[in-house]
Amino acid sequence: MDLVSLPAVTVLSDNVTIVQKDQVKIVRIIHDKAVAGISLHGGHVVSYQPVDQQDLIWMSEKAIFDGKAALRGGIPVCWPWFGRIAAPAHGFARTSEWELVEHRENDQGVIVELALFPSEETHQIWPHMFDARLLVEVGSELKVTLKVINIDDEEWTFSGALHSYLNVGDILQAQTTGMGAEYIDSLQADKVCQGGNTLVLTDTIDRVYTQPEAVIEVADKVLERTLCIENHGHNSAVLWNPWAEGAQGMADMQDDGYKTMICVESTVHAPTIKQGITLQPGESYDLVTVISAK
Ligand code: TA6
Repeated sequence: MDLVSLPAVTVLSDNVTIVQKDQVKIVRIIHDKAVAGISLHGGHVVSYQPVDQQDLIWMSEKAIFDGKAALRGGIPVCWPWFGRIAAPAHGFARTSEWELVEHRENDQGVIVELALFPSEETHQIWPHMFDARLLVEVGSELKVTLKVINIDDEEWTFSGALHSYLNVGDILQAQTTGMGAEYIDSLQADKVCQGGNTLVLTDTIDRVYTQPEAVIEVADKVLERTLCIENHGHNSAVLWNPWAEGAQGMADMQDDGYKTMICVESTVHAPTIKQGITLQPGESYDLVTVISAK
């Protein structure tokens, strides 16, 4: 995504500016190590481009920046649940307004911290008190940490994901490894299947890999690089590509958009809203993804 040409609303430091894209404010980072953007709508990373690289993050050309819709592409924060086990799909974090709390920078990069607090609206959807933070560390790699804290006086349970859309040169020439063999196939009524540990996509995919390795790699022949995805705090890695028909069915994705993206997600998967990770009052949990190219 081209962040550099967007008009500046506020200059926060030499490296950090708030820019505006339609109705959405984006924290723009321009640093010797990388250019990156984080939308306050959704607490959503929209770009991460290390120096001398094409963007590692895919954004839809038709993403809707109206401050209401979830952005198609980037790294949606799916929380406090993953998928369609409740409404809205993937929780409310990705369509909520986050606050910029802090930004710090040095020679190695920039750290931006956003926060999301309960409101009347979130309470109507999910009646719990929480403090959610998104820590985005931009340097020679991108580290995104979703930290959720139970500030309620009762326990609550969540699932979720950092739903990263990765940018590839040509999906037919991108080989994914390290996601493990076992997966729950959303396209086969959640059947548990065994596959290989290497995959080149030729069709739509929507799988929850339950035993991923420490690092998942996407080797991209066209862009001559390998994307490395290292997750922490997850119980699975979701791989998703809607393919041609799926892309055509989405108003916010260009028809050929599926050819240059693959989602490799750091996921806490749960079959129902009552399952997942339970936090007692005062407890916190970190869900992390680290994305780099070699
Ligand atoms: O992570 C995969 C998935 O849950 C798919 O089932 C697919 O629908 C995708 O996310 C996108 O969901 P969205 O609600 O953003 O259209």
